[in-house]
Amino acid sequence: MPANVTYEFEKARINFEQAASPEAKLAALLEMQRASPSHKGGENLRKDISQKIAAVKREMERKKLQDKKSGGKSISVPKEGIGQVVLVGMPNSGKSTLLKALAGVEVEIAPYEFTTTKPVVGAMDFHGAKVQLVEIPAIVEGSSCGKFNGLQLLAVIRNADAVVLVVRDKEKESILMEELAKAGILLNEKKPKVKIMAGSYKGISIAGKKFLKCREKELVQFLKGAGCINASVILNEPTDLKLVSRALNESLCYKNAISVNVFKGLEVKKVKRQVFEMLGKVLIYTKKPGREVDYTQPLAVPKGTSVGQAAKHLHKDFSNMKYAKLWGSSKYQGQRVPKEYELKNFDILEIYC
Ligand SMILES: Nc1nc2c(ncn2[C@@H]2O[C@H](COP(=O)(O)OP(=O)(O)OP(=O)(O)O)[C@@H](O)[C@H]2O)c(=O)[nH]1
Ligand SMILES: [Mg+2]
Repeated sequence: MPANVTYEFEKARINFEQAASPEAKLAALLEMQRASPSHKGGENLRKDISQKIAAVKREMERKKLQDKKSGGKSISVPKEGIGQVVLVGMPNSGKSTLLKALAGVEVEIAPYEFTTTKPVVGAMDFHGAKVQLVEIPAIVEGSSCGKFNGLQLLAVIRNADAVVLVVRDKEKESILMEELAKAGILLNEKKPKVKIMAGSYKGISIAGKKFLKCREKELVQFLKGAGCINASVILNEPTDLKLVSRALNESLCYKNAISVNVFKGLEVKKVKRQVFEMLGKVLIYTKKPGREVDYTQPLAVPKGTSVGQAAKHLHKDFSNMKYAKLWGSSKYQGQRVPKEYELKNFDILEIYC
């Protein structure tokens, strides 16, 4: 290791050399830029990294265009139900077993590897709502470099709403996580609340400087090195260069995920609940005055939705609703609640115009 660079820099450089995909290259280069020496002697090194960043970005753009042109090659699974959750695991890890247990799909389950060769879809019932489950063929060491259709499979994961990792042991779980990370898929990590927009004025402007966890000069130097010469940056949470580096990397995607080991005894009800929870939605049932509740087709709305917003979803006539009666989360059953009332899971709603 050269004497004038840090351990972090060297680690990022090794990651760059081993990176097989442009996404992984970009992540490593941004990390190298962040950890590069900030003194004058490091100028050439920083310049060299900047040029590499620009080249990788061009490569990514080219690849995007090529993928668009070649069309048919990609595997796509059209979304259905209230959310799409993909079952991901190494060969023979129990994915099909889980799909069968959760969605009742008659899928081939066998003791040999690669039994499942293309995506298999099922619908998991959760209190009347349907969550779409997709088992994809196994991820292996090297999927992120394209082994066994790896890139297409990873693209299915990127497009899904949430992920179930089907794992048999810790060692395999870490290989799996590594393949996903190399493909820019980050599990259970928060998307940085940093906005970096191409600025129309010359230079770099920063709003929310109180959140900055490094010197302003360092941030400006880092952004310039990463190719942002004119930019407007808005910080909304404590932010260091690591976070900025992530925010700059548009190829990263953030997914909710849970791990399930079917070999340790499967608690179907609990797993179903966990799968549903990942989607960040609540289920609402409706009833008409004097009628029974319709439990067959709940409305799934994002957490935080108000009675008024849900009403609009249900019917255009409800957009000028006056109030609603609510059973469930309210203090009294059948209580009158205003439009602004925030709905909770399993609430029952009766709307009055
Ligand atoms: N002992 C034991 N075996 C299980 C259990 N669950 C599944 N299996 C076996 O594990 C093997 C693999 O299960 P699958 O569900 O086909 O695994 P998969 O991940 O879909 O496999 P591929 O599609 O080939 O990647 C099969 O032989 C199952 O019978 C369990 O709880 N205990
Ligand atoms: Mg299978």
